[in-house]
Amino acid sequence: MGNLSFSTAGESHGPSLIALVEGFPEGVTVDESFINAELVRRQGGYGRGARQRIEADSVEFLSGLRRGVTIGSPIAMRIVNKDCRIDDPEKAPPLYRPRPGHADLAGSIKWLTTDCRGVLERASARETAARTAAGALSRCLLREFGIEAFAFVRGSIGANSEIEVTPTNWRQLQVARDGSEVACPDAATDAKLVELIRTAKIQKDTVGGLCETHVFGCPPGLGSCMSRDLRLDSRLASAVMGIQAFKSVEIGLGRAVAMHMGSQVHDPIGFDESRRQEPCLGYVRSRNNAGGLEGGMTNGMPIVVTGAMKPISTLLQGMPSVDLRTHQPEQSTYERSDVSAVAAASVVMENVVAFEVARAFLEKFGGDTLREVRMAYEAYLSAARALQ
Ligand code: EPS
Repeated sequence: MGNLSFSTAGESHGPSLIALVEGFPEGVTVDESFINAELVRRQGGYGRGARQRIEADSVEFLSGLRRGVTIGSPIAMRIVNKDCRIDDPEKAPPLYRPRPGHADLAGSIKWLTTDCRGVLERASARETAARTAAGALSRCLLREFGIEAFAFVRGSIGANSEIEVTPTNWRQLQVARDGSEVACPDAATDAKLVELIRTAKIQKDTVGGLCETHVFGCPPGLGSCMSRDLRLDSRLASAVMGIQAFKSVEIGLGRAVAMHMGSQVHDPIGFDESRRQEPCLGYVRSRNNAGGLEGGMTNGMPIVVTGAMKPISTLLQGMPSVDLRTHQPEQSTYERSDVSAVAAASVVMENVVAFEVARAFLEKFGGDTLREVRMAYEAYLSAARALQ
């Protein structure tokens, strides 16, 4: 079998979005209702635009499964766009006034046109539906090994939750998050975020926010220190920064590591015999500033990744721009959009982070079949437990 990878195709207003996942082992039962539930979650959130009332995202498997179980071949998934109008000159007219913050200006120059429509169709965050499907599929494998991902919105302007996420409270927080319109499990911050988005809408403005993802149940040793492209922290950074509108990624303590002494930054190592049978192999830390990654490898603590999403670049009030044909000043064009899509972005983040973990997992334990993956996983854990 090859490396686990995925690619996507599709435009925001084309006929469909496609996710193609390769390198997935045989024998994994695919929980289609879980994948579809993730797509529904991605469509939700307070501050989303009218498009989400048109679409009802769900996957159709075009290949790779037999009776709901993977057979080792490439897995193609399709999500149909109901609002398909890319070829309609009236419903998708040329756009000559680029929106600051969007791909419009750089992309139209790159593809040598004054019409930003072509580039915005692909640059749109609608494509994240396909990434979410690929990530959710990978979680069907991770769950076989007790590995779970959990993301939520930590905060935005004037709203920053102090909640602590732990291996024992995250499922409770997940329930609270799923009851929140802004994907924030902390009631006080939830209320502030809703108010912030409500005000932004009235002011014809937009807001971004901070998303945080935790991954539980990884054994030590996923990823590698042997080269930069095998480091799991570098891959996670790339996956999160690759989400439309993300402008920063941090692991664990993140940029704050530069502002503290080593004795305060590094996580003291301990051993708890009663946890020897767990994936952490008994190695415990009194804190997790490393965000579960040392030397580009998992260390048995939860992975913690934070990403900052900028405000959506389509403002109802417009922004100073120019007409690409005349170079004269104009307000940027308004295209139907969201006031905030941070809740949706947290769903995307949860799934793309999970995909990178699944990729590293299969690099370490990969085989053609789930049975072989399981044998490799168990053999590794028992060899690691026997070390002395
Ligand atoms: C999105 C669908 C889009 C936008 C949004 C993401 O729908 P439409 O462009 O038809 O209104 O709401 O796209 C952007 C944020 C963007 O910058 O292009 C979706 O399904 O997530």
